[in-house]
Amino acid sequence: MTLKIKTDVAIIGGGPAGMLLSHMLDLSGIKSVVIEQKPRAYVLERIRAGMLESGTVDVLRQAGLTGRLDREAIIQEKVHYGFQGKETLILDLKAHTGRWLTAYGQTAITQDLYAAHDKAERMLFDGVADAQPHDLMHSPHVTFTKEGQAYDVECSYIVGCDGFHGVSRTSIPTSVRKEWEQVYPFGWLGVLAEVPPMPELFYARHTDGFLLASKRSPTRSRYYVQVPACDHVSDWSDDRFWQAVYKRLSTEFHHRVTTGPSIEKSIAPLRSFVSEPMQYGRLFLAGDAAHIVPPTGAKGLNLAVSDVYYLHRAMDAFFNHDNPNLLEEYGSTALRRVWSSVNLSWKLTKLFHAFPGESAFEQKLRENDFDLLLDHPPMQAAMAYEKVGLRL
Ligand code: RFL
Ligand code: PHB
Repeated sequence: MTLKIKTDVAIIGGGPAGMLLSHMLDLSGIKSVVIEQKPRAYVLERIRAGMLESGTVDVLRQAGLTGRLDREAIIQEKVHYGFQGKETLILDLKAHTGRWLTAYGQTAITQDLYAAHDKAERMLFDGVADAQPHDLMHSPHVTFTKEGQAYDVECSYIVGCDGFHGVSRTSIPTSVRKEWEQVYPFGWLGVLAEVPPMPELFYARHTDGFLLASKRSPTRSRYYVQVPACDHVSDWSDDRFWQAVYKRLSTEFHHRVTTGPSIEKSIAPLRSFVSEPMQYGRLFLAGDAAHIVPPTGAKGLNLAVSDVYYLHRAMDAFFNHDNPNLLEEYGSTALRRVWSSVNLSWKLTKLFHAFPGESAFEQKLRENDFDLLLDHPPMQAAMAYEKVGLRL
């Protein structure tokens, strides 16, 4: 027998977007049920993003979620950009914008969200199979099974927070959906190591490819190098990885790198993708379910948070003040921000990666782009504004 549940909002996906939305709705007295495919332990261990915009931290703070972040996060006021042995560009975010980035891992944010969930006793089903949204125009509901038991969640709205491979986006008819996609012929090999990070957040381009030195804590480093899309983690011993880091980093910074055994190693493919609209009937999409950016701009998680900010605001206006206007505008409001991040992520990916088969002419143009940035503080200021993120 199918168990029926009634709620205001059914949320498919218990990643950062879904869990933050459920938390914020709860603060506004709006009930939700989160339906997550993976077991909770798996979700809590996934290693992904690291850099938060000030606006993202503001949203988390307003939601009462920054207790641990305020103790552990590392403020990043400057970003370093190396380019084929040229002078290093030091982008002073704070001087240009009065704002900065915050290094705090997505893994920690997810843990904080699940801890807040446990305190609030909201409804969450993890490890579910076959989640499926239905009747998006009139009486929305989501069916799924867990441990052999079938469930049916009736709701006023469904929100698809189920990432790029989820079921929500593809439940919008193809006649309505428009998609833009760019797949890159390379991926990022990421390594987590229990060694002190470089003090700088350091992006670099070498003719071999991209390098990023990031951090999770004063004792934990996160590094990435560009690798061909067809490479496997087993192709990359720790030794080979650290050699690539040294080779791609200007020698004057070598003494800042501490190497050590990897505690996690994975390859992420790079993609730009946007699907419009972000609303269809009573289904809304938020986060990676609607858009993907290559991580070069550090925008994906920040976009997931800004989508949730707009959607929560709109649902609060609808459920608590009987005003549907913001819900109707949700897609267009969110998409303006999405396309800005897609644009910056593409520009930075182009500037700092090695594209196979590129002509000498294209390489010269890239070099010129970097020189322009180096020589012109107003161009640095524009980049700093994009990097810290548009105001919500
Ligand atoms: P998620 O995190 O993919 O969560 C989606 C959840 O939905 C579940 N799911 C389903 N549940 C039920 N039924 C189904 N059919 C389902 N299908 C999927 C999944 O199990 C999962 O739990 O999407 P969300 O919440 O939108 O969050 C997006 C972020 O995870 C993502 O944008 C960022 O990680 C991107 N990103 C970065 N973003 C930043 O803002 N700053 C960064 O520094 C940054 N660095 C990165 C990144 C992404 C990376 N990778 C792995 C591509 C670095 C890397 C390497
Ligand atoms: C990270 O710390 O994982 C990170 C930082 C900056 C990026 C992408 C990932 O652009």
